Amino acid sequence: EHDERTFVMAKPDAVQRGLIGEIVSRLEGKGLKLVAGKFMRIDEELAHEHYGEHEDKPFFDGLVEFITSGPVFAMVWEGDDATRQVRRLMGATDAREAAPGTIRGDLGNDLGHNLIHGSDHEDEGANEREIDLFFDDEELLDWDRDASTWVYE
Ligand code: DAT
Ligand code: MG
Repeated sequence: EHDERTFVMAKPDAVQRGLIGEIVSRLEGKGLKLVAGKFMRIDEELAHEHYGEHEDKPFFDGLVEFITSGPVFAMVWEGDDATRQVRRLMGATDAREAAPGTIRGDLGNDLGHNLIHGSDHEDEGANEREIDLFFDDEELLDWDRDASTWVYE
């Protein structure tokens, strides 16, 4: 239980702006549990796979260029309803419209440069697919966090 996993990434703009810690802090604060993290550079091929659903969109080339433009911090977070909970904390895609109190709403001011990626909770299995794309099984840590007994009733 409490074991749904979701894929999250601090995008190149968040890394450049020194917001990795802030993003991690907000997810930790919500009570989600970190099970994997990797500071890495996304290559062209991985970018195409990760954003495959947007291949035919006019913004696709710009999106690939942006996501490959600098290091990202890729993560896996675990908890009850983790995929949807992360999306709630992220806020709307367009950071200019995202609600205050959300990561994008508080820290971003652009549609493309919106700081954070989280798996789509409305796309069944997107979380597992993205975790598999970015992480090997042995990179996902199985650990007991004492605080979990206080996060969940
Ligand atoms: P999200 O990242 O909220 O899941 P998405 O999957 O629809 O949003 O799009 C992926 C990323 O592409 C998004 O974070 C920012 C960029 N993007 C989306 N729509 C765009 C648009 N109309 N113009 C430019 N960039 C866009
Ligand atoms: Mg998406």
